[in-house]
Amino acid sequence: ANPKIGVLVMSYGTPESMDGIEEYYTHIRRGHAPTPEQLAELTARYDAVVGGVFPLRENTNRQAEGLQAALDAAAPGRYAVYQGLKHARPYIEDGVDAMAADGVKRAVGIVLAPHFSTMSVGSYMKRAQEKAEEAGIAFQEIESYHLHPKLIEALVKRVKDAYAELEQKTGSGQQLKVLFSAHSLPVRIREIGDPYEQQLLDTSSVVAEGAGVTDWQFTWQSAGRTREPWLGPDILDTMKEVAEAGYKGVLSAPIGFVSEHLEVLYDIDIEAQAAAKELGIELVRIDMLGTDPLYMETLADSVEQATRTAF
Ligand code: FEC
Repeated sequence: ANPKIGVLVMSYGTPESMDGIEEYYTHIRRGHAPTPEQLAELTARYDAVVGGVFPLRENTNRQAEGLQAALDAAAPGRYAVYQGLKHARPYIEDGVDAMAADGVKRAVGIVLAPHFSTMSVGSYMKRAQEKAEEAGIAFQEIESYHLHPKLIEALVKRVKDAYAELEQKTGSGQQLKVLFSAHSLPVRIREIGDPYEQQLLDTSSVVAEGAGVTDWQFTWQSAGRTREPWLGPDILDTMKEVAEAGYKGVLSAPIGFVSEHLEVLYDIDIEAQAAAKELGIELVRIDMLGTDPLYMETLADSVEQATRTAF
């Protein structure tokens, strides 16, 4: 057996090329192919931001490498990092297979998203846990790390920096609003007592306090276009209200995400930015965490803590 502890780093996944969008979208829709209109609409969004390069793949690769380096620094030779993606190759199951092929017997799973929902992190973990059981690997889940002090420190710095930039753009003395946001989910998550909303509010209030921001609000983004109701208000509606109330600028802090990808580069940088222009207000977005050493240490600390608890 391999004495190393496997670390399955999981992320949403993105198509490998423009040709792969249909397969990816079908996977997201649990095997139901999108209509030609839906496919064209998603392809247009990717076209607008990526031009053939899908940044989430590169970003996830770099974060996985960064975590391996942070773990090697903390505990040399103890951990081996593997990747598993939710909706693209290498799938979560492929990551577990790779660990099994290397003889790994104990593993920890962590998702590149700080907040827990049964519909997000919970579904990644369910797939990983099932596959690990099949492969005879003892698997420990990390549910969330949304209040880790190093994560908070990294976000506080980003909010402070972006706030200063926004002040410069609007001129001093203007009313400015900080809008924390995350991916919306269907309203039915409330019926099962899902912690997602509360965790997001907790991160927002701790970061706002650390950055000395009092005028802030939490709002949702990127809701699906299905018939069932999704959590709101949506950031575009919130921006409209804020502008009507006399604010001259908004600071977008998409704290539910950890790197630049479609939901940030399109939904915030293109769509929300265009809305801001129309409303006559400034919009500045915080830098995403990417491979910020504080984020890599957040992940590494969480892995070490899970290891101590489980093995
Ligand atoms: O850059 C990229 O290529 C991928 C960007 C991307 C990220 C992401 C994160 C989350 N999602 C979450 C929930 C849902 C639910 C549905 C859903 C649908 C999509 C579609 C695309 C997409 N998501 Fe996503 N998501 C990303 C991309 N997501 C594309 C399909 C088209 C569309 O609706 O816009 C609805 C599924 C259904 O129809 O049944 C629900 C959550 C996250 C944040 C946590 C995480 O990263 O896992 C929650 C990045």
